Amino acid sequence: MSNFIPELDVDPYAAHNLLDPYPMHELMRETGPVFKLKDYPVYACARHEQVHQVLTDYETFISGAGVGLTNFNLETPFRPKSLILEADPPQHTQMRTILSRILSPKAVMQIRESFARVAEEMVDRCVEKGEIDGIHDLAQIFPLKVFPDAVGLETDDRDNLLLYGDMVFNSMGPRNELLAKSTERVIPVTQWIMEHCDRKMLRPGGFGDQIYQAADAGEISHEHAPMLVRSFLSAGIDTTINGIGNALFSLAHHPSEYEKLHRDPAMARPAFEEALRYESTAQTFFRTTNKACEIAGHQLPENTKVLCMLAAANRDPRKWVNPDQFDIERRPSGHVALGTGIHGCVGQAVARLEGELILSAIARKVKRIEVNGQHTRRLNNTLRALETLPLRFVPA
Ligand code: OVM
Repeated sequence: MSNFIPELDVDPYAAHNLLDPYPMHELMRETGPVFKLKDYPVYACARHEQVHQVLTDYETFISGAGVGLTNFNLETPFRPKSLILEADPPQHTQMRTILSRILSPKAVMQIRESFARVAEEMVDRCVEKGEIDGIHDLAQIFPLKVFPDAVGLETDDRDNLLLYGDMVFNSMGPRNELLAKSTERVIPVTQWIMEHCDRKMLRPGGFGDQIYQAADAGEISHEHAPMLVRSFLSAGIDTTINGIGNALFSLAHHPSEYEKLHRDPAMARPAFEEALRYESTAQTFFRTTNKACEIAGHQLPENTKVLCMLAAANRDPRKWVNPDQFDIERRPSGHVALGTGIHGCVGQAVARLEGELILSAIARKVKRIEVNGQHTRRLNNTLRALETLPLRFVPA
C-alpha cells in the first residue's frame, strides 16, 4: 500500500504569496487532494471537496487545538482560547447557541434600518468628495461605526479594534515578521480589549449586554461572558472591513459587473457574495486531527495540523465554472469564505447585511467606479487585506 503524499516547497506566508496568492493556489490544487508543506509541519488541502470535508467532519478535525498554525496541544496560545472559535462540542455548542441567537436573522432585521442610514450617509459623503480612498473613506469607517455600536461599545478609541483584529489574524500564521510587528503593542491593546468586554462598558440591550443577560439566565457562567464579548471584538470588524474592501476592489476592476449592479441595485447581495468567493477575506483556517484518519484515501496521523486553503477552494475549477471570473450573476452558494459546518461564521447575517447595504447605496448613487491610482495591500497571515484603494465615484 502506498501512502505517498506530495510535499510542496512553497511558503503561503511569504510576502509574494500574500500579495498574489492565486498562482500558489493553482499549484496547490494541482499537486493533489492533500499535500504537505516543506517548511511547516502540516498537511494541507486546497480543493473544494477536501476543504469542505475537513470543515464538515468536526469530530476528526477539531478546533480546540487552535485554528491557526500553532498546535495548542504542543504550544501555549498567545491569548486565552476563544470559547467558540478554538473549542469543540459540547462547550462550543453551548456558546454557539447564545451567539447565534444574538446574531440571528431576526436580530439583524432590527439593526437593518440604523445600519442602512449610516451606509447612505457615508456613501453620500464619498459621492460629494468624488475622489476617495475606498478603504479609509468607506470600507473601514462603516463597520468600525455600526458594529461596535450594535455591540454597545461606547468608545472613542476604536483604532484599538483594528490593531487587535490585525494581531488575532496574524497570530494564526507562523511567528514571522508580520506577527512580530503587530504584537509590538500586544499588552496595552489586549488590556484595552479585555477592559471593554466588561459589562460596565456595554450599553444595556446591545449584543454585548445580551451575552451578560444569557449569563444572568444561567445559560453560561458569568466568567464566560467577557470572553464571548471578546469574540465579537476579534471577529466582527477586520473581517467585514476587508470583505467590503475586497468587494469595492473587485467591482472597480470589473466595470461591466459594476454596470450590472448599477442597473439593478437589488444585485447588491449576490454581488457581495460573489466578492466573498472571488477575493476571500479569510484565506486560511487550520484544524487538528484528533485521530488517525484519511483524506481522499491518504492516511494522516493523529494530532497533526491540517491547513484549509479556503480561498483556493473558492476558485477550484472542479467546483466552479470559470472560477477566476468575477461574475455577480453567478450563484456562488457553497463557497467557504465564511467557513461551513458547525464553525461556519456565526455573524454571517450581520456581515452580509453590512456588505449589502454599502453596495446597495453605491449602486443607487454612483454611476461608475473608476480606479484612481495604485492600491496597496496590508499583509496579514490570514486576511486578504487592502491598505489603500484610490477610487473615483462618478455620481449617478
Ligand atoms: C474569536 C474569533 C477570533 C477571530 C476569528 C473568529 C472567524 C473568532 O475570538 O472567537 O472567527
